[in-house]
Amino acid sequence: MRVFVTVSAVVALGLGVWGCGGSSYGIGNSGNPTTPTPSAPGVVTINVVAVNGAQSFSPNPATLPAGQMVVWHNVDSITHHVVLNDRSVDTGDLAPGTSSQPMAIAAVGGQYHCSIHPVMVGSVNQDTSNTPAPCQGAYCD
Ligand SMILES: [Cu+2]
Repeated sequence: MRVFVTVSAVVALGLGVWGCGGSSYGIGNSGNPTTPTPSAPGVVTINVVAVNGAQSFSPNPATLPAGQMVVWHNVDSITHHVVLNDRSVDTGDLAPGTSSQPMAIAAVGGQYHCSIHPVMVGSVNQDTSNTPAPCQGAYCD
């Protein structure tokens, strides 16, 4: 049974539905990484830490490779609800200890906030260092 559960957890993580079972993961779970390292290949986790202005999210601002998938993980003790200001991303309600589905961030990135606590603000920015610089000068018509 344990093997089956573990395999299921890995699959769930790969699919980004980790948060569905998150209610059993309490604050006291010392095994949970709290650093903003990728939780799975191609997925970056942004922690929701508190109702604290621009310090509500970590890392913030987050600079991401093009096409990066993002998961918001609520490490706070109350429910939050992350939405990009342009409404292109909406995590739904994130209960304490749960994560959002992987969210694709638009090429330009953007600012986001918590719809429950509007003082919580953050931003994600695409790392454009790999993309060609826009053409500038007399030959760019
Ligand atoms: Cu909130």
